[in-house]
Amino acid sequence: VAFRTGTFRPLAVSDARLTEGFWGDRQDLNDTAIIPHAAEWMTKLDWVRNFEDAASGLPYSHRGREFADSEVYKIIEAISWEIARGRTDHADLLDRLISSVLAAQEPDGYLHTLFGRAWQRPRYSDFQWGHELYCFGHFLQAAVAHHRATGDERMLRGARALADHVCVMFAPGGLDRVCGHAEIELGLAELWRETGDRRYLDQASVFIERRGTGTIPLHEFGRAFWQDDLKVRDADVLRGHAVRALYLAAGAADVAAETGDDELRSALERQWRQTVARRTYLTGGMGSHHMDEAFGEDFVLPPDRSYCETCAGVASVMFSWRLLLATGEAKYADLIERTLFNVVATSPSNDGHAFFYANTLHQRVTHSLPSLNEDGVVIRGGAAGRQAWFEVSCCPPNVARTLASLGAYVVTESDHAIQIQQFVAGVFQTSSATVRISTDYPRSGTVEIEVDAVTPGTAVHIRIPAWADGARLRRTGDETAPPAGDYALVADVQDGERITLVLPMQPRLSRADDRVDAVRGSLAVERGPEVLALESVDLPEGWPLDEVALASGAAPVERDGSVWVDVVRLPQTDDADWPYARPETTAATRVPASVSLVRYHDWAERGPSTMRVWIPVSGT
Ligand code: FUB
Ligand code: ZN
Repeated sequence: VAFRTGTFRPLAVSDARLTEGFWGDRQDLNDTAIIPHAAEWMTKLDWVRNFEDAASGLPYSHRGREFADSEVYKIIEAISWEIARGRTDHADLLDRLISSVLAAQEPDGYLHTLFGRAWQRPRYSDFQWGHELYCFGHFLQAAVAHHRATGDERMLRGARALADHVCVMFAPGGLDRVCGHAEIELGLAELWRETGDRRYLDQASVFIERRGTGTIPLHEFGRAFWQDDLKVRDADVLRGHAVRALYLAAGAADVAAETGDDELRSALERQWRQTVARRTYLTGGMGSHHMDEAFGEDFVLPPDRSYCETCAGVASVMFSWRLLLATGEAKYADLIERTLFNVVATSPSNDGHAFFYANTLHQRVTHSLPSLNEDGVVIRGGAAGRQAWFEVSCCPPNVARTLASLGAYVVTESDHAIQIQQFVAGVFQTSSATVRISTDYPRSGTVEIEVDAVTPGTAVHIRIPAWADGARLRRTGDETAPPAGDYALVADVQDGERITLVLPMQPRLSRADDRVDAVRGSLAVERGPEVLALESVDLPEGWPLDEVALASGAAPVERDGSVWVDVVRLPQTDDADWPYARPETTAATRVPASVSLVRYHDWAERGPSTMRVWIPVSGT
């Protein structure tokens, strides 16, 4: 996102180089494992061949779902960002993918491999599920990424032709419809930024205003599923299908910021606030319905039914990012951090060859599917462990494009100031200084920020996360205790100056609002930005997870690089014909133990296990 307006300006991906540490390592994994893995699967399943067959002009059977094209576009986007950050290993693959895709584009700019040929359904005959405009949106984003990374015009030309076609077809007075899945809005706004052609931003705005006017036929999931129940500017909270809702909100945030529409922007800020306050899991995950992959009602956040699709995490980062740039408020960067560590980083396995689609906060049964379904695809992810690939495989390529472009989320700038939004080791080139961040965060809370080649009069603003009460900030001869939940201001930095931030990393207990009744009486443990979890493999031999409670009054402690808590095994009950009885009156024996917790993003890496983030507290 190269916002033209707003409070903060982002850096280009090419101006950020992650060096090492948590995110640098994951970027490398993306380059060496995740991207090749995803490209192999979409080749093996003939999702790339769809384009080649379409170009041949001969009849073919389309492979994959309606949105298979979009997965290829997301990988093109991911590889483009890899090139922008200096990695060229997949440049040949990228060229091949782009050639296949462009060969399938029709003379009038239209590009979708499932619709419009003589033997296929007609174009624009299924706005509910067809995903045509959704795929176009991903194409436009990929094309902009490719152009920014390489300067090559090929794909951008294709994007202009496609967007021109959309502007003609869907202009007011034309096809008065919206896509069942928002996404085109984001692509059009990006294309406007890249080309300066105002028609694209105007068309994005047309789609935003048209949503909520009931143009999508009624469906059993209801109008809210497609966000077609209310106009975007009239809604108070995100609802319906989570990824759809979040992409729409992110696209609307683009339009609001770039057109200076303050009413729309404040509607989105209101929706963000209420969604975060009432419909978001501790991990930052969003969506608690499995059937329709949707947001639940306020405070309906059952951990064992948490859907928290990885794509919803990616989309939430995109929405918060746009509001962060527009408003300059630190809370958006806080949620980005929480979501990156606990949703985006949770999805891929440590070897980059398997992914969570849904990210549950409570796994009740051991998932013992073959260590990945290596030869086939599973339909979605459910909660059944990480899988190599899915029939609906939106998540792995979404992780790939996010990791590849992650450098751009770390540092922003404004007039005479630089903001450190995330604590990620790397070198960042702003227009007023070179910033080097050195840290092994979140292992430790120490973050060194060194600024060189500084334009005199530049200030550095450092985000102090809302959980970081007791943070310390040092610059030469001066130590302060900046308040949590805002930016600490370091005025007038000097060339070569080193600033040290020390964040408090003691593990902490968290409770939920009582209205999240599914976890009432339970506590969770967090350390820095990471949510921790109790995983069965860490329990004493023979202890089932559902018989374990947190010892009353227990405080988590850090020992040998892990966080430990005192737990008890509840008295074992014999199976009864009826599992309900009067409350106990006598104190029963509870067996104590001390167990270590796993970082949530690392769970399910040690064989079949059960896991819970929220741990019930033992009564006595
Ligand atoms: O519809 C395309 C993608 O498939 C959605 O964003 C995901 O939720 C999955 O349903
Ligand atoms: Zn997904």
